[in-house]
Amino acid sequence: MQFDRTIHRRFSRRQLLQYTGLAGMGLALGGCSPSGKFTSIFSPLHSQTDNVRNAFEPLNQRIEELLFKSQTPAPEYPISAIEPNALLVNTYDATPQIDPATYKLIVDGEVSHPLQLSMPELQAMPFIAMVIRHICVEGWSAIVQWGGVRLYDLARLVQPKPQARYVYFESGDKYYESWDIASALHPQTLLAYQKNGQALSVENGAPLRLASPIKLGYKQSKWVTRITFTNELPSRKGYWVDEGYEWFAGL
Ligand SMILES: Nc1nc2c(c(=O)[nH]1)N[C@H]1C(S)=C(S)[C@@H](COP(=O)(O)O)O[C@H]1N2
Ligand SMILES: [Mo]
Repeated sequence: MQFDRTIHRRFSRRQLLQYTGLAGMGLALGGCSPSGKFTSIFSPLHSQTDNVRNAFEPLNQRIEELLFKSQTPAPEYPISAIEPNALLVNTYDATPQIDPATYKLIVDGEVSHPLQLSMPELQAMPFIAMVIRHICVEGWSAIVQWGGVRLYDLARLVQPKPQARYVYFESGDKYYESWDIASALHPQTLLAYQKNGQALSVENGAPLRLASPIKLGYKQSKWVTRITFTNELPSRKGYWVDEGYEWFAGL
């Protein structure tokens, strides 16, 4: 897959407005103002032009440079290579039941525009599908197609600050993970809501999970509820990492 860092330039102004403003859907991207008060980024505090510019600005130079150095694509496979039953459900504890109708993904931390996004809002963002190999340290792998949004595209909406170095993921089952920002913003790191062309099942992480060919299975949090950009890692780095598994866990 080619990482197209100029994709935003191909959007027409109308498309930009539809995507960033989710115009016509009656949806607003919410966020917290510096005062901590919950606001919409489409509140009168910002002009519509500002919203469009902010949402599609490239990431700050420090992060762009980091990404440029680290973004070698991992192999992708043709649709015919998908192994429909090979992905084993691997959940350490009870499966959480998240109502997709009321679900909101929180994106916050060291970002200029914290957001809360519903599934329709996430689904209005550019859709990416990829067929990759999922590898679990327990000794199995599966070629799977994931569909969803790039974390990179989400980052362009929230605009991580230059000091952001890590991305922390909280899940509905109390699972937690942390990634280096370059891996999190790799073009093949997705927040997936589809598996093999179907809506993601609850067992596999619905409504939203991480999927990436550059990290081992345990880094790929299911039922992601909150994504926090941060400049330092907390002592609890990851559910399996804290049991002694490698933190970076790159492939
Ligand atoms: N929230 C959460 N995410 C998780 C896990 C989990 O137990 N809880 N297990 C991890 C492990 S070890 C693997 S291999 C994959 C498995 O994904 P699957 O169950 O959809 O096959 O999810 C990862 N993400
Ligand atoms: Mo795993």
